[in-house]
Amino acid sequence: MSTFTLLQKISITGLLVIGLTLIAISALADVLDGDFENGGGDWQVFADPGFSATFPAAGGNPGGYARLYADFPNVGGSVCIMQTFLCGDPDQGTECTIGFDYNLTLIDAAPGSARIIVVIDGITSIVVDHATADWEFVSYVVPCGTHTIEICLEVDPEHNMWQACIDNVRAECTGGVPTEAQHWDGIKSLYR
Ligand SMILES: [Ca+2]
Repeated sequence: MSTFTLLQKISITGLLVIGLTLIAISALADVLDGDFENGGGDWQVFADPGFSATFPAAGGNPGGYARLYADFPNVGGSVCIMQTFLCGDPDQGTECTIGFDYNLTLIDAAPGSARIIVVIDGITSIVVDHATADWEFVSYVVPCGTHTIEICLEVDPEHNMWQACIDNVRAECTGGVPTEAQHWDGIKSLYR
């Protein structure tokens, strides 16, 4: 005979439901680890052999950042970081602006043999396919709601030794959710 009473079972089930709900909510709350100041634990990493994604604590724009790297002598492939997040309320907001800072460094490779690729909700765009001297930024406008962003370093076959740095991945829903968007005020000035 079970040691749990019906009431206890209901309570445990209720707690499990609440717990899972909280996990689901937290997994979709804004972009997590977007500034990489606490590493990149909230990002999923997909890396081909010889490719890596690390999260150094210094050297970003500023502080921590994501370093996507294609090492020698492995040739060709990609490494991506991916996250699904909630950008405001689709019923109240109008536009979600997703952006991030990046640079692409040719360490010892043929010019033009690598690029930063971004996939938002399955739509691919090439951010840059040439080495950049300084941090630059890019942004995309999509409807508010749940979105998945994937940021990748892709290197052509027979090439390697490229580095892509990513920092300040951010998303802001504008047009009707001021209370939720308030904490983004501090970084709005980054959009130029
Ligand atoms: Ca940072």
